[in-house]
Amino acid sequence: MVAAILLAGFCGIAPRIACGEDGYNLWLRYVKVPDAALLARYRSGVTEVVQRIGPEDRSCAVASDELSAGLTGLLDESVPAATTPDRDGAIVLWCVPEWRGKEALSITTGSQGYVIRSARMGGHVVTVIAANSGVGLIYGVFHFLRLMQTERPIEGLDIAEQPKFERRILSHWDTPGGSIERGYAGQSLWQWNELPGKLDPRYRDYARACASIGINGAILNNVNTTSQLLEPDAIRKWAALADVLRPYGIRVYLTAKYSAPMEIGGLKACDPLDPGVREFWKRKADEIRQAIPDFGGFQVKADSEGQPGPRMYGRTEADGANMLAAAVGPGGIVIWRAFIYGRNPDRAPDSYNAFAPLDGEFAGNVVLSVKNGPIDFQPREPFHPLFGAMPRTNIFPELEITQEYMGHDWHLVYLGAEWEQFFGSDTFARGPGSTVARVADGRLFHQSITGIIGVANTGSDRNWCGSDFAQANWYAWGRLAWNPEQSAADIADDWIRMTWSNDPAAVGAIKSMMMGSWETFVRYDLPLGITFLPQTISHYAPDPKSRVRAYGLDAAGIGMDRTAKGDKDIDQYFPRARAQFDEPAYLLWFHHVAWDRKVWTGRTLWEELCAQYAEGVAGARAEAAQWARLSGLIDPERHAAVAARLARQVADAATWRDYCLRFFHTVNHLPLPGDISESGPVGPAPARRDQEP
Ligand code: BDP
Repeated sequence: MVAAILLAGFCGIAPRIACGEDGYNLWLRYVKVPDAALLARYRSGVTEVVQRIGPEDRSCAVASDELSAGLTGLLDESVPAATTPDRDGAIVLWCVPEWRGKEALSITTGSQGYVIRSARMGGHVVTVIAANSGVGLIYGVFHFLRLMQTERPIEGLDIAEQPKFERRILSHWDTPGGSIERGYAGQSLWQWNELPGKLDPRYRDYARACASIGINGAILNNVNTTSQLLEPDAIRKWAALADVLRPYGIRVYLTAKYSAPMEIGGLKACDPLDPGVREFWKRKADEIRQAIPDFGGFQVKADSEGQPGPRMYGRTEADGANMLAAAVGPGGIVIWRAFIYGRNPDRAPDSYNAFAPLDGEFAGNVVLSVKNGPIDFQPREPFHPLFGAMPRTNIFPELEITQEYMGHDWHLVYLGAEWEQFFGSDTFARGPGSTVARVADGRLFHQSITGIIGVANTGSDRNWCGSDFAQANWYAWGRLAWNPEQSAADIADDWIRMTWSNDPAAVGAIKSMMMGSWETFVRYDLPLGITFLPQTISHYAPDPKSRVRAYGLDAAGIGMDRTAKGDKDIDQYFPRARAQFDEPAYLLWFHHVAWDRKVWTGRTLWEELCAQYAEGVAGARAEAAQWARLSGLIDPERHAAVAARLARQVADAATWRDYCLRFFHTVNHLPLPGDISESGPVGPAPARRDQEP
């Protein structure tokens, strides 16, 4: 039954079901291996499937269904089942605790890990995929299928994997009205009005895609939420979703509005030290757990952007979080967001100042969710100074997969490149090598709970993410959440092969487009570490005119002086970490630089800024040209869809450069590059994503 549903949802899995390439199948297309010799090799390496799994575990059943769907597609034939390996090429699916047979197998990859090993059983050469849980087995199956999808050998395998972060949680900024805050791929995935009675088949497909990259949690509602979403009717809807996601190893979390005790609990206050408030949350957590036994816990955005919080009562963020932590109890967690600003004219130091002094005051099941940079998911930011600064606090990095500040679903920006740099940044918290990855995944401070949050870019669009290339960011986030030290280029390589083609010409060209795309975007949107330029509301195009104070523009120069001579924000970092910020990439983030100062290229700052914008525009054009050359190697539907987006990106890049430089010129009166006329508009640039250039 499950297999039938899968096949219906992912028509590409079953080549018999005709469907065009519309992106729905993501990286799980399972198309027949095109190379005849390789296909023959795979067919002899996969001759039968032997199941050593218990009958009851639904996750084991998911693993087994996935294996058979994947093999059927890739090998273009169904693979028979056997009870015991009786020929070379058997695949043995083994859920260790469930199998009570004669042979014993002990694996040390924990409750979520797996092994894939070429071995001999009963005199035959077999491949064992084994795990200590059904969910581990799902991850192992997806890994094995990935080897074939990416045309890698399946002989001589000795793979052992376990995730570096324990909780890998997608955060959906979906609202019950169907809209998604900062979502660019249609409406919410959750059909609020149909739940709990009707379950859209896409829920299962979503779960399957998440499981394929190791995602094991989902916060189902927006950070800006309403109390009504914790009412009994709503809980029934969340529970229905949780039931679909559970077999795929995905736990549900909910965002809680801090003032819920007043709005739905009949209380006069939401002071965390008030016994009535504590009782309200305890009852609410119990009620949710009745409906969702594996409920992961609450996420809270408090005292931020108009959301209520403990500060209303003069309490600390720790008071607020700990009260909720007591309510959810040790089986759950409270994800308390550190995104707080407004105390200082420049928001960069706010979050650190609010939270660093509270280190050690949070309960063991509270985690702070800290955005990658101190401002707000900007295209380029230094890492947030809280990483490394709170050794006695659980901290989850929060990354934004949806491209709120990076061209929405129109611009091709592969965020794997940004995140690789983020995880590799050295906090120097315990000397050199104290990278953000090691701080966050618990190797440095041994936090009791580790995890990572990604703000999802999924929606109701047929291809899930609006743009086919935005799928890569969902994919890369999942893979990096499993292991933040993987190379972004290797992840891109896998994604391209699974999503587009294994043809070396296509793989090479697409990979170079992707790997350069983040730097290209930064150059035409926010070069040299300019702090903050986005248009208000849409956050699509830059708006240099109304953000002057946020990035420090004046007749003498540009940039924010956050050094010892300026506002000293740099002191929030460990002394040895500060040298990293001398890099050109962060120049204007940390320094106010005179227009005529010579920079590392020998140009003046103004000349360099103009050159950066020009390189950004040229980079966007090069991406579009590269893609055009791939037309024979990519299916026409998706090729055309991407080409249309790239055309928009090229036009935007030029417009954004022109608007920004022209506006800076009105302040510094320095000559504009020859191809930009003085008389044009200075901003804001067109904001609406559906407005054709
Ligand atoms: C900002 C978004 C806003 C979010 C906020 C947050 O513009 O829509 O609510 O982040 O993270 O980037 O809470």
